[in-house]
Amino acid sequence: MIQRTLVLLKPDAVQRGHMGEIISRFEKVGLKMVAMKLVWADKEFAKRHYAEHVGKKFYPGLEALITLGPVLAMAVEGIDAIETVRKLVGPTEPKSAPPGTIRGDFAHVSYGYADAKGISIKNLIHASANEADAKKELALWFNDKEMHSYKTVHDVHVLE
Ligand code: IDP
Ligand code: MG
Repeated sequence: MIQRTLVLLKPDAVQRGHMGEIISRFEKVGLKMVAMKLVWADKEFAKRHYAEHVGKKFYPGLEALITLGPVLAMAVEGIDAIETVRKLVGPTEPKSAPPGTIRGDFAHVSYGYADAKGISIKNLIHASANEADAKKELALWFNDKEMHSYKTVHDVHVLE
């Protein structure tokens, strides 16, 4: 029930100065950051992270975006964290992401616009899609020593 998931604040989120606000959303619902670091990925690392998308039409733009500058990589822990984080993040396309979601509140770009320009959808954030992806992605971005187990007030006041 308690899961860990990988979250990346993409270079657009970092460079627009939204790291703090986005982290706050996770903290507010009681999710726990158990690892965090800034990483400037190169093309080879981007291909490992986005292996499922290599070869797709939008991949060159996606690789350009994810290697544009450092990303803030986080391991986030909580009850059904994979689904809970994806709920807070919202759907891939900011234009159709509802208000209240991170992608809906911080962007409005559409598939049509990004594809016409030949660029990636700038939607601020990546979050693992399922348990298998979370396991693989956490191992790619973090080693065991970078992941921490500790208690927060939520453990004491909400989970017990
Ligand atoms: P997700 O980030 O919501 O899991 P994926 O389908 O895994 O969405 O796509 C990875 C990323 O690639 C998206 O977050 C977005 O930045 C970009 N992307 C996905 N589909 C398109 C597209 O059709 N055009 C442009 N960029 C896209
Ligand atoms: Mg995905």
